[in-house]
Amino acid sequence: MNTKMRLLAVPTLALGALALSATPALAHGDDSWSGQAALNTLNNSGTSGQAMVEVHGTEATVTVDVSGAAETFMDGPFPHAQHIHINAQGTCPGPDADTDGDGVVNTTEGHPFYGMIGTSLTTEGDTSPDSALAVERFPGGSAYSYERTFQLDAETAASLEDGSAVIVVHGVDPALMPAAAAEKMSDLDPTLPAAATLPAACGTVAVSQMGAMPDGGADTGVETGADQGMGAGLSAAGVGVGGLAVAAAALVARRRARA
Ligand SMILES: [Cu+2]
Repeated sequence: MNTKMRLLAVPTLALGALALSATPALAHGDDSWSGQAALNTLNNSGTSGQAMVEVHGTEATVTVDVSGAAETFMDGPFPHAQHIHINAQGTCPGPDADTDGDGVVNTTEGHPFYGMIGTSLTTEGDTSPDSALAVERFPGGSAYSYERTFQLDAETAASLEDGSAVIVVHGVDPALMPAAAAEKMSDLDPTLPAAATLPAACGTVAVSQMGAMPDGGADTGVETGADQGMGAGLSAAGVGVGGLAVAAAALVARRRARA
């Protein structure tokens, strides 16, 4: 390590220490930051994955990588509604959230934990809560990689910054549901089967990277430092270790590709 890199490594420590504080503290006005979520299985769906949110100003790029999801629905790819839920506890519901005792935690039963929809992660067009169930504009099938850049609304941005934003992927194979629950219609839309909107995977977005680095000013020493700080922050936030390694590697690759 040369002298210049050594000097650059000093702010790294400060960055790491900041990231270690329990709540992501972001100064308003920071232009660029990112967060990620390990998406863990809900409702015995077998669905899992990871998501990343990169914000530059008012623009967000969201990636969602999912596998083990329900494959087909009425002879087509099973649509997977996916949203950033906001303004509640910022957590994913456990089995106890099944207040009606039908053996699954439906979307409404999850609301006290992950909150209402702030952003609909559609493939095109509107991203507001109005598109919550625009099933023709969501990715589908058993595995997919979603990426989209769009204007982030202020409410979702605020929730991301205070750590209460949760990404939820919906749609569970009815064969994996208790029979009585699978026969129900959706708690969100009575024209859809319950399976179509049942939460399948869920993860809280941990915002862990400060907007400390100006775009385009890529310097090897600074980049390395930021990555270390990010890792420390994620560990402190209790992100699943398996997802962390993969997600962190993906983020590094993404940032390198951008630079
Ligand atoms: Cu949702």
